[in-house]
Order: sequence, then structure tokens, then C-alpha cells
Amino acid sequence: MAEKKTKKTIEAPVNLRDISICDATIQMLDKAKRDGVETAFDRAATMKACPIGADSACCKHCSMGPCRLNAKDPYGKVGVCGATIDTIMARNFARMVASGAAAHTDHGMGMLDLFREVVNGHAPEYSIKDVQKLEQVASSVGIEVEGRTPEDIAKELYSELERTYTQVEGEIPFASRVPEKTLEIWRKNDMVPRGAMREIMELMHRTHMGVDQHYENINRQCSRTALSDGWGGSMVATEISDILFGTPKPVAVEVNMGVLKEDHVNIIVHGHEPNMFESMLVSVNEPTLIQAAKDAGAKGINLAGMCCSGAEMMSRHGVPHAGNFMSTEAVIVTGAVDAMVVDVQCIKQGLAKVAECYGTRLFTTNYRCHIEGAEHVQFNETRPSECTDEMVIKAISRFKSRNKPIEIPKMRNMGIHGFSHEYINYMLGGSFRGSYTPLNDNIINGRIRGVAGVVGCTNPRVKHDWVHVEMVKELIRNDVLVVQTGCSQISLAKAGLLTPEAAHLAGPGLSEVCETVGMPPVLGLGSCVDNSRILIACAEMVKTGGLGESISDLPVAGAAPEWMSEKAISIGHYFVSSGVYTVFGVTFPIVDNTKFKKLLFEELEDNYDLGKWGFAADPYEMAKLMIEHIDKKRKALGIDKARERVMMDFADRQKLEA
Ligand code: NFS
Ligand code: SF4
Repeated sequence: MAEKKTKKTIEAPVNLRDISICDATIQMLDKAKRDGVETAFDRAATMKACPIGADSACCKHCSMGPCRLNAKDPYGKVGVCGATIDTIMARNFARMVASGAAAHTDHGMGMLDLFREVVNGHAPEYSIKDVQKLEQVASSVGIEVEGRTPEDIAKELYSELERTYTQVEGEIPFASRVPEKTLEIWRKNDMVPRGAMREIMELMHRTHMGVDQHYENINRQCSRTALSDGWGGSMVATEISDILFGTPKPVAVEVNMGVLKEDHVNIIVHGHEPNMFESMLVSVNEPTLIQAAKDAGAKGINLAGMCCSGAEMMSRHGVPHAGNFMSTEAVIVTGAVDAMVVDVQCIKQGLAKVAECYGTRLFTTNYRCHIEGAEHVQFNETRPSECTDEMVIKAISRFKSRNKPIEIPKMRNMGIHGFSHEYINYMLGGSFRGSYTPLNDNIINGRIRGVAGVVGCTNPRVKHDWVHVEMVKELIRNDVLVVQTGCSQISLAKAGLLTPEAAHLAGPGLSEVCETVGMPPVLGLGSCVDNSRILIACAEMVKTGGLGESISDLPVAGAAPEWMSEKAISIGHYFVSSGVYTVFGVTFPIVDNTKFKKLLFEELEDNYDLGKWGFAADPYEMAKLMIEHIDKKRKALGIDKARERVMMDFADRQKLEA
């Protein structure tokens, strides 16, 4: 594999245990080192992040620059055009939001395109799988469902949801789901999104050289754009995917590299849009293809996911999951991956080199994402199996010609995934009357101190998985119920926290609730676009009553402890703009002692009645900040004393409700 490359010294200076707590990843990084193969971990170790860029103290928006300011003396200098540090940071931040929001909304629009094709009968291999969800979503945006056919409802829903993207004026459809008072706050601040296309376009315009040069005004548009992602594009992606592919219900699934099977043709799908993955699931179950795999000497075809579409397929269909973002190169090092199939987002270009070293076939499938050195097989929704069948056939041929030693780490971690907000409703409320009342009651009586959304990426600049795991353990130990999505969910699944048995790691109140209901203290909700499920859960908590009038009143907090992508910034900003205190780890693109930092970290809460940003690199500090915020909100609600009180037993309460 790497004979040619062994001469190259990889400065992997560190003990592998210092860069990850994922045993499978460590084992594969060790093998990569022996094989002379480089990964993002090596590159992160040898390439220092630019300190000026890390502080967001530079601007390259025109050719009078690039201009570099001094973070140590932020007001000592301005750009050639006169732009201040606050303008420069606000513009940079806003463009991260614009790009992240564009990724989510383009994904959502892709799902909506498929929905339209299905409704019009042009995508016969797909259908509407969840009619109940279709009716729920339609009702939530004011569409009459009584006595109408699913097709009829779906047509109207399509044109209504298209406004999420294209509408020039007026509020997006899912504004109807926002708690009254939160919506009022947005209206007062001019932050209710119109169509995402318009918001992103306007944000790009306003951050062009010489346009919006007041950091506070830039932030208004930045919030509005982020909200067009959370309550717009991402929410449409989740809801339409549920309608087309089914709403997740709890399912036991195995996670980690041990899900690969040496004697099978192994196919990994890594990416974000479930449409291609759904078709791949059909292809690998196609009898003729299974026979072809057997004819090639394999016992069968083994399909696993990675990253976000992997998280969705795991939740909806129990497809095993091989690992998160920082394991995508490492998994190829096993030599057991016959094909890695990718679509869009978080696909490291470095995969192409690693795949070449081990003879893994790397396929791109989306016209938006080609990679030099990868093979492109264009996916088409009107005949999806053509593409996925072809890749299976090619994976089988790679299996036949395997000629390198294979080493599969043995680690496999069983966990329960697939907690949609609908299911949380049902699980806590009982089968006959789904309701968030028991959740709110348990928060009010103090068994559950609050709820934390822990989400986002993994990042080689910090110890892989470790920040997620330590922070979440600290939260549940303090009776904070944790909901998760994306790569973070996989970190905790590998640490065994997505099992009901993990309740023993929780504080007495939370563990009691978990034991009564039979749920894990950490609930996995799916992919990053499924963060919209957390928004809906927050809205439900407000509407259920007893915890204030707006999302900013709730004893909740959010975190992305190992974030790396612009999408994470967009997510963070839509949570903040929705009223949630949100703490990021790793690094934060901002200069201390500046007005823009004060705006994000204090004034959005104090002056705008929204949430605010927080930062801490240390997981325990992060948890502490979140818990302090939750306690502050409990106090404001007058339920801070309730934690000491002995209240009615949860089971009694459930009986009472039923
Ligand atoms: Ni979210 Fe998913 Fe993972 Fe981060 Fe990337 S896969 S969309 S961005 S790295 S959590
Ligand atoms: Fe420099 Fe201003 Fe041009 Fe930015 S827009 S590169 S600060 S001159």
C-alpha cells in the first residue's frame, strides 16, 4: 500500500492516546503510521492554525487587503478601508452563518425537490411512508387535512414549504411553530426570516466590502439568516425526510468500526442526504446483488453509515454506524472497506489519498461534490438504483481483488437511537395522550434540572470524542437530561451512554426518571439537520406551560464541544437567536475585549431577550457554564427551590395523567 510513501516521515509526535479516546480510531491511526499513511490528525499536528485567522482578526473581502488587525490591541488599527475589528469579525462570523445555513437549506431543498417528484409521480422508487407525519406537518402550517387524500395534502404542503426558500416577503411557514412570545421578540428585532435564499443573499450582500459596517446591524441579518436555517431549511429537511422515509422510533443499533465484517463486502455511506442512502439500502438487499457477492466469495453485503446520513439511517432503519467525522479516514485504514460512497458535506478531500493507499473504491454521487481522484457515479432520484446498484457491483469487484492485509478493530457498542420529538412526547406522556407535561413536571419538581442539547462535530485540534464524553457525563451527573445529534451522538454512543443502563451515571433525579421510563439519560435524535427536533421540543415545552413564555425562559442550554464546520456556527447562532444559551469548545473566532464579543456573549440576552454565546475549551468548565445558566433560569421561574422538595412519584403522576 504505502511502499512508496514509507520514506516520508509523519511527524506524529504524540502518543495516540492523547489525540483520541476512540480505541478503534487509535488502533487504525497506529496502523496508518506503520503503513506510512497520513491522516487529518497528522496534518493537524504539523500545521499550526493561523493565530490571526483563529481570532477572526483578518479580512480578505477586497484586494486593498487582506488586512490583518492585532488581537492584542484590537482598536489600535483598522483595515485599509477603515473597517474596525468589530466590523471585520461580524462580517466573518456572518459569512460562516451564511455558508452553514446554505448547506442545510440546500440539503432541505434537495429533500423538498424529491418530495415534489414523488408527489408528481416522477420518482417511482420512493413513496410517502409516514402519512400521519404528513398530516401533522400539514396541520402545523395551517393546511386542512380532514377528508383529503395524502396526495392532495402533499401537493399543498409542497407549495407551502417551497416558501421556506423562495419567498420574497413575509414569514416562513414554520414560524407558526415558534412560541408566541419568541416570535414577538423576533418581530420586534426584525429577525423573522423570509425565504432562506433571500436571507442568505442579503447577508452576502451586506458583508461585501463597503456595505453594512455596524456589527450590531450585521448581526440582525445574521440571526435572521440562521433562523431561516433552523426553523426553515433544516426543519424542512427533517420533516420531509420523516414523511418520505419514516419517523424514527427507538431502535437498538451497533456503532463503531467493529460493525465491519471481514468476510462480507463492506460498503460505507458517508454524508448528509438520506435519499441516496435509502436507495443503497435497497440495493444491498437486492437478491441478485447478494448472489453476486456470494459468487465473489463473500458471505454477503454489509452496509454501514458514517456521519450524519449515517445517523439518520441508524435512527430510521437500524443500519449500523461505523463512526464520526474524525474516523472517516481511519476506517479505510482497516483495509476492509470495499467502497466508501459519499454525497455532500464534511467529506475530507484526504479520503481520496487514503482510499488509494488501501484500494478502497471512493465514489462521489452528487453533482455538487466531486473529488479529484474519486470516481463519480451521478445519483438520479428518478432512477436511484441505477447508481447504487452500480456502486455495489464495483464494491463486489474490489472485494474479489482484495490483496492487502485486513485489520478490523473489534469495538462495537450497542445503544438505543432514534428519539424523534414525537417519540419523546409519546414516551413520556404515555401511549394514549402524548404530552410534554411529564417532562415539564419533572423539570418543575426538580428531578430533571434542565435539558441540554449537545451536538456537533469532532475536531483533531482537541482530543477526539473526549470533550463530548466528559462534558455529557458531567451534565447527566447533575441531573441534566441530554439530547444529541450528529457526530456528538456517535461519540457518546461509543462511550456506552445511549443505553438505559447508563442511567446509573446520572444524578438521583434523572436516573429515577430514566429507570421509570426505561430510557437512556442521553437521547439520540439523529443528524445535524435534526437539531430542528430540539427546536420543536423546546417550543413544545413552552407551549405545555409552567416553564415560562418564550424559549429564552426555559432551563435549557446547548453545546458543540468539538465543533469544526461553518454549519455548526449556523446551528449555534439559530439556537442563540431562538433563546438558548449555547457554549462552544475548541476555539471561538473572536477577539476578547471587543464590542462584537460583548454583543454575542452578553447583550443578545440582556438587550434583545434572545440567548447568548459562551465559550470554554475545558469540558467541565463547559458543563459548569451550562448548569449555572440552567439554574439561573430555574431561579427566574421560581422553581429553584423545588429541587429539594419531595414530589409525587413519577409513576403515580403517570397513572394520574392516564
Ligand atoms: Ni454536523 Fe454532519 Fe459531523 Fe459536524 Fe459534519 S458530519 S452536519 S458538521 S462533522 S456534526
Ligand atoms: Fe481590508 Fe477593508 Fe478590504 Fe477588508 S474590506 S480587505 S478591511 S480594505
